[in-house]
Amino acid sequence: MTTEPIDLRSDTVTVPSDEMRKAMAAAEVGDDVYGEDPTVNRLQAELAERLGKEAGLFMASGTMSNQVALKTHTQPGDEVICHRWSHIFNFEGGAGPAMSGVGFNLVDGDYGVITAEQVEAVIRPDSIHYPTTALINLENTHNKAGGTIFPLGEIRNIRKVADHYGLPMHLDGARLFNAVVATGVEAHQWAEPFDSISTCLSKGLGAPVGSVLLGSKEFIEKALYVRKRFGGAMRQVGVLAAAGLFALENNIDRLADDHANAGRLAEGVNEIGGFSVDLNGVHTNIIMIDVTGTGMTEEAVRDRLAERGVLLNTFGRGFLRAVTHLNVSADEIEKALEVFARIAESG
Ligand code: TLP
Repeated sequence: MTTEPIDLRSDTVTVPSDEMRKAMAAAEVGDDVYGEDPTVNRLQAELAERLGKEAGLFMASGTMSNQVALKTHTQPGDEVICHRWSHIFNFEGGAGPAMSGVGFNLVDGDYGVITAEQVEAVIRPDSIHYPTTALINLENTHNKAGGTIFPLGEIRNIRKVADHYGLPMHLDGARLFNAVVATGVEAHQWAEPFDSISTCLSKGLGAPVGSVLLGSKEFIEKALYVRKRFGGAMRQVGVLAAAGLFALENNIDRLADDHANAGRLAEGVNEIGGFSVDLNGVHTNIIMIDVTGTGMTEEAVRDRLAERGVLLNTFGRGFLRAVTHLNVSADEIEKALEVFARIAESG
């Protein structure tokens, strides 16, 4: 066992490689509030091109990017339709109600997927009694559902409903490139049905910081004002954008290794007594491990794994979450499996 822990808590724990740090150090910079940082401009243009949108806006985090989108699309008192487990509702510190005054209309669905029929059923009638439905938010891949991929066909069905009711659609695509690599469906195809997309460079792509919000020129011009209000107008931020550009050039294809490691971990853990993984739900780099069969709480299992050098996060309802990423090797996955087996034997 190495002395360094095997850190499967999240793909956000990745650290920039020496090559990425060199690219950051060499970045050409300027004051981005004047629109004069050439590296930021390059990153925004590069992602806009890849996702087939007119413009992009660099953000400090995925949370800021989603929340700026929410604020740009809505008015206080409006309602946003999303899956009950969506990040924007569960994991952004209550920012939707706090920063934009919006409520959420929550829809249940397997593997993070909600259907066009479900969406249509919760759109509010035009009446003074109801909040105004203002936005449909989807997540791909879906974090809390276990890195699952939202089928493109269903996204397109939801788009038809959105068009019928004149509603915009936002994609929380924090891990969109995991979906791209897992399916071979290109980023612009995934992005096409959406009015706005947030994608993160700081997850599996391995950059230390950064997300980009994409949309039409008009939408991004509005979002620029909102980002300023949210304190996200930064200055010589090209040093961070350079990490993002490096990540796009070097770290997309290798996500396939993370998916292979997640698949191996899922199958291996599922064979160990007391642990169970729904293998149908393992699509990319996240696995949800049901630990209720061990007779221990998820916190107790997490602590026992951590004592033996394997770090995972608890995710509620008796589940631990494991996320593979570029700082975890195939060998370390085998070592982690040995630790799971030891815990199953000795508690
Ligand atoms: N997710 C984090 C935690 O917040 C749970 C993680 O470890 O997975 N959208 C999705 C789908 C995300 O998974 C995350 C990060 C975000 C947005 C927010 O990104 P950051 O952390 O950059 O604000």
